[in-house]
Amino acid sequence: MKLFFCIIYFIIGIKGSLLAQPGPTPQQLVWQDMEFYLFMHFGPNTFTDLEWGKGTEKEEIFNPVNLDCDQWCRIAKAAGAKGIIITAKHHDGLCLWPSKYSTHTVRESKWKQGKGDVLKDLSEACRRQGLKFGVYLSPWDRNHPKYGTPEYNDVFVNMLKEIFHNYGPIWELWWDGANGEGPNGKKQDYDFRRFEKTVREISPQTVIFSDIGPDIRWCGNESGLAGITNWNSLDTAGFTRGAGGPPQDSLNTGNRNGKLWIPAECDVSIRPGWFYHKAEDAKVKTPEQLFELYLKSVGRGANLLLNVPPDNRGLITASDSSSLIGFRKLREKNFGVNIFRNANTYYLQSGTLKRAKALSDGNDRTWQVMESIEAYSAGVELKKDRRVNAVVIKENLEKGQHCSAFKILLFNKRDQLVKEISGTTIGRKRIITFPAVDISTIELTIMDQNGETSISEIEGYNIEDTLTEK
Ligand code: FUL
Repeated sequence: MKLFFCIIYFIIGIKGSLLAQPGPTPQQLVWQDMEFYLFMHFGPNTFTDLEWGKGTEKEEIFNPVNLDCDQWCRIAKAAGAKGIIITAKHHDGLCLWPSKYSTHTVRESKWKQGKGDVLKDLSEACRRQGLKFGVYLSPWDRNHPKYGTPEYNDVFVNMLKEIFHNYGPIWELWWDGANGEGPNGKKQDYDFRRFEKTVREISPQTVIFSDIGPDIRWCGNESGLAGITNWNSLDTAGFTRGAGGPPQDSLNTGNRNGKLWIPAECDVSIRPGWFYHKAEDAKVKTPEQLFELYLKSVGRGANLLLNVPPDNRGLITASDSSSLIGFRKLREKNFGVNIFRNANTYYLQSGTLKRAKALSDGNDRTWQVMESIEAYSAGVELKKDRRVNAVVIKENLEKGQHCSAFKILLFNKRDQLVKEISGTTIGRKRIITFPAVDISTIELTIMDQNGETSISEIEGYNIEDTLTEK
């Protein structure tokens, strides 16, 4: 009899684990609501005009005489960005803080007679101005003499400890996937398990990015484009960081029934390069180009990490800052007023009509559950027709992501079907733009789902026609 129950429990256990679907941790959920923040590539390359420093650069070249992290933060805030992630150490190995574990740091530079500390200045400025502070720490190091030996893993762990203890709280930690030879001609076998454990122990609130997480994944390209189908879940079994990662397409779309919750982040630069190059001053992306990136990243349920590299004075240039401010204005002007806010709502399931106030209450933390696989739809309706060329739908992610196919029908006051839109995933926010139509009702039907989709909002906007997605 005992054996019988053991077998039953075993079968139930297996079934349960097969059905178990991933969902976000509280810190991932907070991260997903951050939408947009800045990346700053800054270091020796800012002075040598390179993208990948060789590691042999003399420390004295690093001398940003007008460095002003408050200026960076003021511009980030004015752009509506929620935080800044800085390259504390890029592949060239120069530490922007006076690390005890390297002799290739700001301490050895001329800047402030070796008394400067970019991480201190920036972490304090971020805190003063209410921005989150994040750090990029490149595992690949073309300078460190221990690189390519097991001791380099100790160096990296010690650097992590130093940064988290001296400049925390750190909200996001960023690991790129590059793994080349060090000055000794060797490649490193990174002990990522230990690196991760170190961070989790000191700072469990930190979200860690790498191509495959653990908390945030790369979107598979450096152009800032999330997948039109974008699952927050991913399978990482059998893959490693960097060259051993999943195909870029999988990173872009995620996996429908992926075992782990690892949402996508879209990293892209406001200029062609990651570091500042004077020759690129005239190639800064326009506010309209940034708006398009916003539609294709945040509007597909991912976060946008926009790189704005400070120049060799240690300041953000006027062209970058004016583009950023223009970008904010476009977002505010075009997505400031949801025409369907407080519109009448309905939820139709198998012929029964109910109200679903959550769909137009402007609150992303209330939602309507799309209950079963029977015929159902939900909608928002106005008393008169309005001109609409953008629809935004939002899936509440607290209980996971479920919709894999949806249909949106747009009707006018005479009950005529004016437009039909089909899509796949929804995720945190899905923005769909189209040539303008006059309508009074937006109706959403979930065509396929792998659990019960919760919809928190159905919104409609009239944006500038030139800004609709090309
Ligand atoms: C890559 C790096 O090799 C680039 O230089 C840049 O930092 C980019 C964001 O990540 O892996």
